[in-house]
Amino acid sequence: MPSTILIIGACGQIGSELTASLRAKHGNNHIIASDIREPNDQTLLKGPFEVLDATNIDAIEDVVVHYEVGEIYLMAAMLSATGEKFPMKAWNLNMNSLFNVLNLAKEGKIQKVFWPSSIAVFGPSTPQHSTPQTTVMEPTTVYGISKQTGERWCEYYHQKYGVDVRSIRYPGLISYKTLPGGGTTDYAIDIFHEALKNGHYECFLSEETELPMMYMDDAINATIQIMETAEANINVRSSYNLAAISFTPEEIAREIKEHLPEFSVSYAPDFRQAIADSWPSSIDDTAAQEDWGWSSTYDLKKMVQVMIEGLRSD
Ligand code: AKB
Repeated sequence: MPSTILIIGACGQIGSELTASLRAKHGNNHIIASDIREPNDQTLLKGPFEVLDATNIDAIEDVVVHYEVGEIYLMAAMLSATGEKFPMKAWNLNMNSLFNVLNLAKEGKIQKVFWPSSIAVFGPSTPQHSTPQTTVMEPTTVYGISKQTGERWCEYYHQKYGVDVRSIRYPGLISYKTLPGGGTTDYAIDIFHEALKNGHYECFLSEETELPMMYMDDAINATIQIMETAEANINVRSSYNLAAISFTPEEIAREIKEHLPEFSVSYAPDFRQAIADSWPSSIDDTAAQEDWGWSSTYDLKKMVQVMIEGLRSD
């Protein structure tokens, strides 16, 4: 049983499902959920919940001391599409929150940190297919630059100060339980909502844009798995590549049509197309497989079926 866990950004797309999974595993009172505002989702109130600004180190430290927190999962971030609209806000939130948590760990006030990175660390000069763990990284979005910089700081804090920080480069994450917020891969969730509501979806990416994606359950399992792995097996202290499924809007639409034959899609690429074009189409995650036994369990078919069944029963 780990020490008490604090999740910062618990109301977000990943944070809310991570909170539910960790509470199911360790008990409600063992997992402290927090976010910048009160939750709309009442299930987050099944255990302790704190309103907490991730950029305020004193406020984080108060919660750490009050609940005797040993581990922090820092899930608060501004994603790629919103980050392009508010560059300085994205930079300040994404970087200051990370420094706050790394500094608490450096001072020995917490023992372990999870911090999410993203496929956005890669850029147009990165090999696009089966992108290796270590490769050229010249991101072109504010979000990607903040994640790449964050990775360098994570490795630095580990090497210089012995901070036990662990990280994953998430692909686009798909779930029927939570809505995404401000990402470029969000189309892969929007498409299901619109297919069921209106029978038509206008996609903001072109039909042949292939991106790495993952069903949320796989992402949550990977997150918990990397945090439970023995310290000696974590060889990558920047962030691990993680892969599951790669598909285009046309391919996911075809699979949805298997369930909803009347469904149609049109394409109207906007500013997010350039972001998607700068990212890999598939990822090599051999290091995660070898170091901590990662493997995905959802392919496109299974993911589409679970999404449609889940949204229908909501
Ligand atoms: C986004 O689209 O910005 C995110 C990501 C890939 O990190 N889903």
